[in-house]
Amino acid sequence: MTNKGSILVTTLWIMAILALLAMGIGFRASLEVRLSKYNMDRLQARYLAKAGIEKAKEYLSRDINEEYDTLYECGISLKNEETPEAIFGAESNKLGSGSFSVHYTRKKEDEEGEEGEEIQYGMIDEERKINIKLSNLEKMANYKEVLKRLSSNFTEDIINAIIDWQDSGDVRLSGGAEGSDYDELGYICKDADFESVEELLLVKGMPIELLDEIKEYITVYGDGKININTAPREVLNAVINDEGGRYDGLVDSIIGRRKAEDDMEGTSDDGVFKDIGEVLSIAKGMDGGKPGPNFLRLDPLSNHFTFKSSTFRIISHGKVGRVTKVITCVVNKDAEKNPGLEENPIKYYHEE
Ligand SMILES: [Ca+2]
Ligand SMILES: [Ca+2]
Repeated sequence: MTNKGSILVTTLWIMAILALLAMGIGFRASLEVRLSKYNMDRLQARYLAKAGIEKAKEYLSRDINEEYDTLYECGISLKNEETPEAIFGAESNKLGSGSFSVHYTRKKEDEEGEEGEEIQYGMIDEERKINIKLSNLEKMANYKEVLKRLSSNFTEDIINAIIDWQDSGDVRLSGGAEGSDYDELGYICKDADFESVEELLLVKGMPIELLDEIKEYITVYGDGKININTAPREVLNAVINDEGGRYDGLVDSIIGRRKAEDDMEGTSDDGVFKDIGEVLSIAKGMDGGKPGPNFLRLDPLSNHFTFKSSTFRIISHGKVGRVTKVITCVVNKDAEKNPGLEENPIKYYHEE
């Protein structure tokens, strides 16, 4: 009797342990299934994002418009019925169980001055920004004033340190930093042009908050000329306006002409500047038809502007289920079009 009882108890114990084991294995297996599904989705999303980059490069290399680039038609030539969303939106780019989309978010500008963001399909040019390489900055006669207008946190000292970092000389500008000033930081002063925007943080005294504030408006790509068709208000204001804001109206008029009928940027009706004469005639119009203050302000700045861009940022989003992979790539279109130039068309590549 005692024997039978203990056998029963032992059997029950073994069964309980086996049941627990089975549950454990089952839980692990389902976890692994979910994990590998996630990894597969991630891999697919990554390749979808890559497909978006390739599609964008293909469109850039087929651009036939040699005259201008706008926010709406940025780096590409649209045929009659085409829209950037129809080419680059997720709806048109479904592949397998996922999709890709090439777009970016832009600060929205509306009359009430309300802050917001909107999605713009397609690429974004780098020529819309101020080029902070010293060799390009120096092409602007009053570049220190331009930087100060970009942010009130740009002090004379920081600007001088940025110049010292890039100029070949070892003479310290007032409030700047050269050679031995970098000893305590453990690296040497570069004495050459910036190669990335983030490099600003290596400059002694440069606050990270300032970089966050201005990074949308500065670049190291392109030849330093600013595309007046795509430049954001902040950049136009920095280049054209003065301390007292006397040329607010001029900046408004340029943007107003770009917005056109629907009063919105980046839409199909957008106005286009094809040469500096068209911009100067707006200034002249404001001056009452003859060269006045607006014209005289803008005319000497003429060679700071361009109407066509050559470097484009492609931000491609690959999506499978709830997984999104983003790849950002900066491409030089001219190098992409002419392999004979022997210049690497890819200027920047980053997978998140
Ligand atoms: Ca130097
Ligand atoms: Ca418009």
